[in-house]
Amino acid sequence: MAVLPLLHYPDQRLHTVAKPVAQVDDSIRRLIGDMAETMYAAPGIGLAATQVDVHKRVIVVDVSEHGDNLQVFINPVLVSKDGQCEREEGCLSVPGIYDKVTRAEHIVVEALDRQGQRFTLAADGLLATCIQHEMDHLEGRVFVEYLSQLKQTRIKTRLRKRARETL
Ligand code: K1U
Ligand code: ZN
Repeated sequence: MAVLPLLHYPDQRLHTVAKPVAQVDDSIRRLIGDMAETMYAAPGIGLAATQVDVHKRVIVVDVSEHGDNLQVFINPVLVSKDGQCEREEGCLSVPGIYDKVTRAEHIVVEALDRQGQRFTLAADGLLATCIQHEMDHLEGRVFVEYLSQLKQTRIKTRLRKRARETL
């Protein structure tokens, strides 16, 4: 397994819409292993394949206290959502930026697991927020797009400046 380089906002590749996985094979399982290693190394509680410049519909999530409950979603589909909650979000592709986003409080998601088996999961709280955040990545959406234009412009300016300084 390997820690993969992350794309950083405002990289245009973060706006790519990911393609469905046609077959859950060893190359997808290798990608999942690398994504998990990348997420735990960051550290983070979720990661979408988009963030490592792989435009396939794969996300990994681990919101457990001790980082010992990896959840994998291949070709995830939101089958229902209910309620609203506002929660502070961060993003490994937008380092150092945290802000509140309103999302559905309860969701039901359908996906394939690492064996290609279909499963359905009901989620709420941080897990529901994190799954929605990661599914947004697969649509080419970054959480800062929920913020005001003024905040988005400031964030872009700050991250471009930081990228120049670290060259
Ligand atoms: O998609 C990502 O970039 C991962 C992101 C997931 C996320 C966090 C918060 C709300 C919604 C989605 C992160 O993991 S940011 C880092 C973070 O939240 C964290 C890092 C270390 C310990 C605990 C949390
Ligand atoms: Zn993110």
